Amino acid sequence: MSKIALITGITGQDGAYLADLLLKKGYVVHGIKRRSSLFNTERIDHLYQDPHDKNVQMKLHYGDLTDSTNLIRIIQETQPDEIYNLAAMSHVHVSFETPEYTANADGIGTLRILEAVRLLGLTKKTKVYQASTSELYGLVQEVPQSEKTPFYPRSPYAVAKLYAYWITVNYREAYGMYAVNGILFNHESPLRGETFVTRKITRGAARIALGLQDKLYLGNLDAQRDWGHAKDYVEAMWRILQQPVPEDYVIATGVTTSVRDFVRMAFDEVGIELEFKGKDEKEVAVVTACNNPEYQLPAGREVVSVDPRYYRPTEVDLLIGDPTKAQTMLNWKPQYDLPALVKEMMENDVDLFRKERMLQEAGYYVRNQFE
Ligand code: NDP
Ligand code: GDR
Repeated sequence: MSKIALITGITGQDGAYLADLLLKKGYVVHGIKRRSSLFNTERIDHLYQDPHDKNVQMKLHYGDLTDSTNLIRIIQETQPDEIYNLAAMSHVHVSFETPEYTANADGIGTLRILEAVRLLGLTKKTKVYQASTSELYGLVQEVPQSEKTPFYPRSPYAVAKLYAYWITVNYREAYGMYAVNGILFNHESPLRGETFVTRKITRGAARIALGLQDKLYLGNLDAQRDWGHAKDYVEAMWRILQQPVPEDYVIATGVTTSVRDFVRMAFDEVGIELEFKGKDEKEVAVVTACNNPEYQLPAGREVVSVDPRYYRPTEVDLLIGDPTKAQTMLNWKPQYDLPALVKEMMENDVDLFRKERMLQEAGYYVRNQFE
């Protein structure tokens, strides 16, 4: 008998990689997607199976983490062995603008899942994975950050995720549920949302290299993040749920890099060397050499500027994770390092925008979609 998994947030970056992984492992995968006025399943369209076919391995259900009624119904209908709760309003900066919604979806949403499992009498059958985050560490207390490091959240998103973290621990301890937190550090990929900094940079660098955009505006270039690849991190999620004893794990690479250096690495991939000048909101990056055959940029051209619009009211300056427990207990080791991740993201975005340029050159309207 195939195992049954339910993924909330299946249309997101991690949901797409995890669904792919679980289908390859022979699971029947159910996913919850939100109703939206436009199609929102682009990341999982390649996994779609016609519901009219026999032996369908993947099925989507409409739902929302803010609606208990549909969560209870879907969990009752699907009787999952494993729930991966990945759905969230996941953008830290946006959470300052939508704090109440973020608390509802990211905090209480997790409670709704756990309580549905309990009310349906599934506490001995269904394991729950909660997508916890390195944002819980927030204001630096110690580095590197491990499972024992105290939390100090610095955004409405992180505070909501703090509630979700502790309610998961509480249901484990109170009701003996297999409910666990993966405390994942930043992970990226070609499927990363376009407004997170890495994807914004790879898209911007690709467009500038192809002559489609003049400049990229960014916020805090000093922030340092421990960046891994989403493909490696969904493997860790699955491993966490296969352990005999339910425990929480940090998943990270143990290497940290500044936003500034990520910019440098991305432009390097398209033959553009940069020099950073100035300080704080006056900082810019100018071209020092261009070995890009498709579009020549003159030396001295400004291609990156700081725009304080992207600063956050409270920032998380430095994240660097200690993955020792995951390495030891889960035998987990990432396959990608940062250069390989940047290369893959840049190749994807150059290819994407080459197609866009062809459309533009053929006279088609292309929405200007950089942020
Ligand atoms: P994404 O933003 O790419 O995906 C979020 C998913 O949640 C999307 O499918 C989105 O649907 C869905 N969603 C949002 N709000 C709701 C809601 N109210 N009800 C139902 N579904 C909803 O995030 P990632 O894939 O990058 O991250 C997955 C999870 O891991 C998130 O919980 C995130 O907070 C957490 N996390 C991510 C890290 C990272 O670096 N990527 C690191 C640590 C934790 P739609 O497509 O319709 O918008
Ligand atoms: P983060 O990711 O907040 O760490 O949350 P993001 O990529 O948004 O920011 C990383 C750092 O880059 C700085 N930055 C900018 N960020 C954005 N988005 N846009 C900019 O223009 C920009 N310029 C500089 C930010 O200030 C920040 O310091 C991600 C999300 O996936 C969360 O859901 C997840 O929990 C954490 O990672 C771990």
